[in-house]
Amino acid sequence: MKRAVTIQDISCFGKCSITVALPIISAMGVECAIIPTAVLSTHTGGFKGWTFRDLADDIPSICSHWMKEGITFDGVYTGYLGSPEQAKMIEDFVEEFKPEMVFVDPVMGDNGKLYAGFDDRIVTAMKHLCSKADIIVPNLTEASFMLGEDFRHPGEYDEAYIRELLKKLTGLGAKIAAVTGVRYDDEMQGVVGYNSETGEYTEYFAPHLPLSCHGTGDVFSSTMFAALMRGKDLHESMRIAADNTCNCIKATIGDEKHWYGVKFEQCIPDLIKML
Ligand code: PXL
Repeated sequence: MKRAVTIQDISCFGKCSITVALPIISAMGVECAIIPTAVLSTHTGGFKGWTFRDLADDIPSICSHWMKEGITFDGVYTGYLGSPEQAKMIEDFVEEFKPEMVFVDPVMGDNGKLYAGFDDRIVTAMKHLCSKADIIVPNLTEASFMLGEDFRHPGEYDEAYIRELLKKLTGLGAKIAAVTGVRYDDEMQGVVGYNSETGEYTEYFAPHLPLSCHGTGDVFSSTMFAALMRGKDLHESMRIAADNTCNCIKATIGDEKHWYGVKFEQCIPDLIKML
């Protein structure tokens, strides 16, 4: 069994980051350790008055203990950081542990805006972290911020724009970039990937669903990361991740009390069958 570590926050309630990554990655047959970047009472979107504790001080000590124990990792998947300074700590982790796959989801915003509490410094830090990755999976907002481009809404871009964006994203240093939340029309939504070594593009689109939920980016990235760890290729991993995310959204539609993260738990049996 492959062994991975995911580095992102614990949002105690809300179903995002570690509380979805750990169950999904484990269910997909990959051993998963964690390094929590921060502890929050909830995710920052949709709630007011959340608590926040930065765990930056613990990251280097966790790493040096693991180093002493001789623990190794096949892959690392990073998400939401507690502060821009943590990017450097993760870069040091990658340098020391040398995992085969470094998968970076530069979680920092959506719908053209940075998440609460973030400013330009997180953009610079994530850009630098992306230069150390093998695969990066920004959404269109994160891609625009990292490339210093104006955010474009659905309908304001075409395939040529996305292809150019992907080339620029791999220009940050990762071999592969996949951009999520791509919508050329009202009907479909998808993910487009680019391998800068082969020059190949690959895409997967599914019908656009009429519900925007918190934590879906984390469901997508956790699934894609675990699929890659299980040996699936880029296209297959994107497809499994997109289908699982759509299933989770469909399972949540219609339950107005469940306005926070998605009901990913009931989709796990079907997810396992996709492997
Ligand atoms: O789902 C991304 C995410 C992760 N962690 C925290 C968040 C968000 C998005 O809002 O607030 C704390």
